[in-house]
Amino acid sequence: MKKHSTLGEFIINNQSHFSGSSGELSRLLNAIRLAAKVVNHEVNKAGLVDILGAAGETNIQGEDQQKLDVYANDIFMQTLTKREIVCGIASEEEDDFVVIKGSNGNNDNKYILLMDPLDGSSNIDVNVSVGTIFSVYERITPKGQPVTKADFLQKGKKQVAAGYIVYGTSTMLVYSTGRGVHGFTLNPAIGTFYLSHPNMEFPRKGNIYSINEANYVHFPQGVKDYLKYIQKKVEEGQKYTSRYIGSLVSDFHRNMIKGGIYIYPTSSKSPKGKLRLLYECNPMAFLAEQANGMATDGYQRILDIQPTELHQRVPFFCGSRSMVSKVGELMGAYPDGADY
Ligand code: AHM
Ligand code: MG
Repeated sequence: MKKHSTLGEFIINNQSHFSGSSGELSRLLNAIRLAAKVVNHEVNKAGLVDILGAAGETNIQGEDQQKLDVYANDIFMQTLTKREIVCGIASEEEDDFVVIKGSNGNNDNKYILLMDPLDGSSNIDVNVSVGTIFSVYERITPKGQPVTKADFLQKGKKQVAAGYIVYGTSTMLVYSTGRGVHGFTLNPAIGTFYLSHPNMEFPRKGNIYSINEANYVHFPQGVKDYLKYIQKKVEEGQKYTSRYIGSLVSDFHRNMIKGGIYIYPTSSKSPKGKLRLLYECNPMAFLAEQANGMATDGYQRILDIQPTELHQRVPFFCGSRSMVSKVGELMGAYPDGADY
């Protein structure tokens, strides 16, 4: 595919790679593209809240202002529901999954979607990049029946597609349907995403580590050992650098381009970790593997974990292969789990 082709063209051209394709996945990706542009428009206005009115207030046009994460959730929900593309959605913003019927009252659609509509939203007030994360599976309940929780609790390796939108200095949509990872940059003047980063890959070795080091004393011993290992390497003259935005999508995006590792481990304060398996870790792990990187919970591959709850949390180690392998090796010295 030529660089500078549009996302719309790319989606259509790739449809033919899936034998027996019904076009549903293409329609789904197109709906995400549309919702992303609407959310992008609103995120870009966030700095004007003092002028236009903050969440919970009524703005000067008399419109009620919503918190941006709620707004993003509503936009993605509405765009996908009204177009009758998916048969169910689970969102980090909703307590339970939502069953979606077609206008004929049937439950005939093939795919379910899971999403974190606005990840890292605490960064909005300070004008730092945030993101949307999405993940797509084929339903396992028979067509025609309403989807059940089991459809959403599939292992990450069953994902058909996953991606994110990063609302940054440029807005980018990055996704994979299992044939590599491709990045598209939005030209805001005309509202079109162009293929700017075909076949994205994590460099095998990296020198960036992204972790909230303030929690050091609460980390498992394997993670402390990894940080000490990095310090020793620096002493020996190797270059490592710490970069932590506190916005998973942005940290992941930078590490994929430059080479690095993102770690959100368990801690004595949060023994299960912070990030959500279904909405954050599985899609990012799918992208990481498609981009020649790795993602584990410190011991096992994220994509092999059998989910048991919708909002399940897991520790997350994700990025360049050599770095994720190294920390895994050090974690392996404590096979019974955390030794804080
Ligand atoms: P959120 O889903 O509530 O936004 O939390 C997820 C975010 C990630 O984007 C980010 O990497 C992490 O939380 C930062 O957490 P912390 O502030 O504990 O370092
Ligand atoms: Mg989140």
